[in-house]
Amino acid sequence: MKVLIVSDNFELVEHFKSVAKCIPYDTASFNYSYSAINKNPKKLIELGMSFVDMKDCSSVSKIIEKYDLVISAHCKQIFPPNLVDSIRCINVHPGLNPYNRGWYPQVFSIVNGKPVGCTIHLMDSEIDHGAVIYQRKVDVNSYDTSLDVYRNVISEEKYLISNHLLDLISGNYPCEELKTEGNYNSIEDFNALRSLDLSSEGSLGEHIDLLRALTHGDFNNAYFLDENSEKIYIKISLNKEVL
Ligand code: 0FX
Repeated sequence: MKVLIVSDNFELVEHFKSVAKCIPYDTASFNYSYSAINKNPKKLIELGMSFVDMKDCSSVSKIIEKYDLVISAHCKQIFPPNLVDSIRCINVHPGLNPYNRGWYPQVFSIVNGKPVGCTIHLMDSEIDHGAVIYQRKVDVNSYDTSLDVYRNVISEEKYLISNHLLDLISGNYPCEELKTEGNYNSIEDFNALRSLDLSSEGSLGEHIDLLRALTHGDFNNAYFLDENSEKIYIKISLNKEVL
């Protein structure tokens, strides 16, 4: 079985590599690629990865000829329909499908209260959409920022990969079609959220939720425009009382 892992996420690639080491070579051999639109692939190149362009027909044809299974793990490019229709493609997604499919699910979950977690699913031609293989839900506390929730989502993704990589390869897993379409957020939706309207009306709770949804470590996400139309970035710090 020849497996291609396509990922733009360094941490997940490292994890896949450590789990794959325990799988006998006569069961599966692994190759790793990052996507052609990755603007900062230095660390992935250092892991020995080469890029693949999912928009290039001849590259996609070569994948179809060479591999039995393609696993996407936070790949920045969308897989083309002929790829997902020709060979088994599985996606590792940092969201609890069908809720907040698409970009940065935990950000939107903090704002709209929909469940979050991670999903491993069969890929079809729609984004984060195919039949669910495995899912793990993550709790969101009132004091969590996007980064706090994201770290827990990544831990759950690693848990599933550690426990089920062999099942994913062999095809020995349960599979359930989505019961509803859920909702989808684009990168444009995320960028719209970042731009704060100072005259926005809502409860203080809603405003705190928006700020913690946009607080993610060093990223400058949320901003408002000052009287000179300059962007003023804002993030929030929340600390639970230690008794
Ligand atoms: O690897 P990844 O976590 O995955 C993301 C999307 O969540 C996923 O739905 C999509 N399929 C994949 C291609 O991209 O991406 P990341 O490392 O760029 O971002 C990780 C988190 O960092 C994200 O959930 C929110 C946060 N973030 C990221 C950027 C670039 C921000 O808060 N601001 C940013 O500008």
